[in-house]
Amino acid sequence: MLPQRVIEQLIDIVGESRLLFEADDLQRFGVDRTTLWQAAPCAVVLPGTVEEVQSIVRLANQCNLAIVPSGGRTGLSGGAVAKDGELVVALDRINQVIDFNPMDRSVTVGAGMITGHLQQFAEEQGLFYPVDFAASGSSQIGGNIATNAGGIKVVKYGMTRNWVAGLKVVNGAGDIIELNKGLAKNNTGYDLRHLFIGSEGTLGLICEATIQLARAPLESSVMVMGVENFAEIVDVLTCFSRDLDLSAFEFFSQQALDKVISHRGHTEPFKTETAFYALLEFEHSSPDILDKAMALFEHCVDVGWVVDGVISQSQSQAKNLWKLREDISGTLWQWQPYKNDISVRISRMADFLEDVDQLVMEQYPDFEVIWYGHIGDGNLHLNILKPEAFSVDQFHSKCVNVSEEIGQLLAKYEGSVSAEHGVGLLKKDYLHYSRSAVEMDMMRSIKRAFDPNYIMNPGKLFD
Ligand code: 2HG
Ligand code: ZN
Repeated sequence: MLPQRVIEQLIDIVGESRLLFEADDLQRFGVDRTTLWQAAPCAVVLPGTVEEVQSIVRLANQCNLAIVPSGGRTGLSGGAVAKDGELVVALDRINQVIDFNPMDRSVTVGAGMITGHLQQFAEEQGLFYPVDFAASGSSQIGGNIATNAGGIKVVKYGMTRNWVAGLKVVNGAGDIIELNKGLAKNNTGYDLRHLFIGSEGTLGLICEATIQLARAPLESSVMVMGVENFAEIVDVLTCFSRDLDLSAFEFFSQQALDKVISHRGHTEPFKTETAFYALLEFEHSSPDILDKAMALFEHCVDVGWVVDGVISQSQSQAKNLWKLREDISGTLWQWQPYKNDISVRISRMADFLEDVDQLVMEQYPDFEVIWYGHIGDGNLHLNILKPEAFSVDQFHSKCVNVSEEIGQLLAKYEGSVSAEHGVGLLKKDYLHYSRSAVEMDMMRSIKRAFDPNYIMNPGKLFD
């Protein structure tokens, strides 16, 4: 419960209608897409300016009130969960285009702008915002930056980090700081902008962002190939990426495809069923690109890696092939999946895949396990589906054991326990498999420097 005098001060800052206490609002703003924690914020506040955000943070410091920053809450690691009476600060109202500069090819937007709206704005200017994923219709750019979101085009365009030219933030101490000011070159010491990218709300609130836009992409083709053997997908990737500038290289299993087809009504890419499918995309950067792609495909068939395949003949067919991959995550929600989001370097992928596969077969002989992911980035999404007979707690505690073992494997392969979804509450116990004790200490010192009273998203990333 917020003391009455704090409620009054918050109302002075944002106005009465921007401070929410209704149970529905607390529920809606208090969780992300994870289902393991119950929403229990003390209130939700919706500031409309950076100065209002600053006043809220200053007030929170005075009365020792924890803040959970909130974007589109499409996260999968509990990073935006307010379960302990925190104040949710939602950036929804700070969502305007603040400045567009065609000469710099950059746009400054409020952090609450929906990612899809930024993509659309870029398109209207004949440009391109290349970070894309299934949740882009509801995620917000501030949340994308706070989690350094990845998605389906990372092979060619990189993560969100690559596109952030400047940030306006309010740190945990309540200072407004402008970081990098949209500059392409700026060698003036530590680049604090990059500390905020991926900080998961633990250093402060991202309020505005200057985003570098890319040139509009060329027309592209999508190819889906059936592969019988997990490790051979990496051979196919190596073969294609050596000769083609790929804009995506994804994979999914037959089980994933079955579920998407039966629950979303999509059509299979071709009649032959294989254990796995690779989906790749390339832009038409030269007149002979299609011939080159076909030659690579034939080579992959000749050496026995690929069993069957299809290449899109139109943009609508390309879109439909993408749906087979993009709709997997949404389709799986009904089984309350336990999610792993792990990565290793491409060169270690094949051995790592074999080890994880063996571990999963031993540990989950009775569980349904669904594999898919951005294999072109070395990033695997391993979803374990909850059997009906298991309670959520039983299921979770079994999965936690396997996460420990996967963590040990990742340490051996020098991989990451979170490739793109972030750590949040879900993975903080495994962070030590990817980060050394010295690094953890340094991260804590950095947090202290930005957030001396430990009010910003406490308990996320680490304790
Ligand atoms: C994807 O690649 C998303 O589809 C979600 O990152 C992955 O739900 C997941 O495990
Ligand atoms: Zn993903």
